[in-house]
Amino acid sequence: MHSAYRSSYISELTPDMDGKEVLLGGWVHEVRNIGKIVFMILRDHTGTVQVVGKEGTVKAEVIRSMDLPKESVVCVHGVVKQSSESKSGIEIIPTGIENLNPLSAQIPFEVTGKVPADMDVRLDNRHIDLRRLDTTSVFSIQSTVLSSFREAMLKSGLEEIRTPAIVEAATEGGADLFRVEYFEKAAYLAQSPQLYKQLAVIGGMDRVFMVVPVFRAEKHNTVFHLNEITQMDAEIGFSDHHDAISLLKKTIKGILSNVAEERQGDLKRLGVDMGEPKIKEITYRKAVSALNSEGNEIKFGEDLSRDAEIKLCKLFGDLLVVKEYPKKIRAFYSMPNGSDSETCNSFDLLYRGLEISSGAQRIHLPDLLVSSIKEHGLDPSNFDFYVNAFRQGAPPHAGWSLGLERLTMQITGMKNIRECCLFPRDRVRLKP
Ligand code: AMO
Repeated sequence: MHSAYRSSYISELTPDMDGKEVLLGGWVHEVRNIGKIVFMILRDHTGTVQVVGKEGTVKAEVIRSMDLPKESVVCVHGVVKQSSESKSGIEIIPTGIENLNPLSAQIPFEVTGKVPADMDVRLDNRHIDLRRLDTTSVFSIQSTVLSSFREAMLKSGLEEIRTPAIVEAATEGGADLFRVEYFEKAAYLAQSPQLYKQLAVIGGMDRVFMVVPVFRAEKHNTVFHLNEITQMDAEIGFSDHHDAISLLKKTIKGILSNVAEERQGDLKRLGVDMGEPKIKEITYRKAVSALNSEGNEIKFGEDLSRDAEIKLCKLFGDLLVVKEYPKKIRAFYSMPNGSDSETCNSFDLLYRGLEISSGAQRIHLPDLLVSSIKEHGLDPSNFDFYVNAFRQGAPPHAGWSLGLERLTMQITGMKNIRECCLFPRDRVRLKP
């Protein structure tokens, strides 16, 4: 990638460039001075390369300028040389080293990974943590997840919309909201774009998607929860939950196959095997009976625990849609199931034992919606504008939301969701 300070990325250097002059921009990963030769490992976000300053081959002043502290940011002018001794088959013979910004503060931990650093120290210094190639790989994969999501949505005929982050009422239940002062009124940070994506669809846009930050004031501090996340949402008109599930399956397959194809280097670095994305679909009732026949004691009406989700993926496969949950454990807007009065047309997608998406066919009938709002302990007067919209020609519709950080976590095999959010917000972390 050519720019004022570089002619190529390190990963673009190949043995057949032998003799070619290059300009590389990056950080000093390590320096070894063994008398007549100085080895500098130069790193950019694509990899590392060895720069070899040998007396007699390289000018003495260039060799002297290689003796820099780790993490100095430099431009290396040099010539590519084939080398059977290095893994990449090349090394760089330097003709000049430019220290772009001499270090004037200490680097808080070893970027090479030789000394493990505490997660909090890494997150406190995320800009340094990003210099670890493993960390970069997680976010490169996340970037492909985002672009593949958009690609899948556009291919399926959905249009991208923006929805507000400051809202008047809850959508996913009242307890988990961050309150903000909004001039003379109380307002909240949105827990989900739920109501707005529905309004766009029933307004006539028919098929919409969005990538939005959402805010959850959940107090639990776990390795699967954050207080600010990015949701990738879809909503489709004249559709039921089966249509929404088909779209979700197509979307997740598209995302996973793009990641497998485009991010081979990053997946290899993280030791991840993507496998074949096969998706199974079972009802909640079937999930409960399968779990119980394995010796668990789950009653109809209970939410599925983390343990249960892990067991279900072991029984049925890595990607599993569980559908038609009991009404009372799902959001108020979930359409009751016409053929099973205790359940609703809702679903979750589990990936490698973790819920990464949830969705439903929505209640589009206003009277049914008001009674569901009340049954869920919410105040219908807070939803006036929403309920009234359903009195004005709203078609049946359905949709879902995929959690970006959880999906990234399950793809990359990270054990803590904080690894998959560039600047995570959790119960205690607000900085950087
Ligand atoms: P839900 O609340 O299940 O559904 O959220 C959808 C997806 O977002 C992710 N997620 C989270 N990830 C990390 N930390 C959290 N605190 C957190 N909360 C949610 C999960 C989850 O599957 N409006 C509905 C969706 C819909 O019906 O369209 C909703 O928000 O991956």
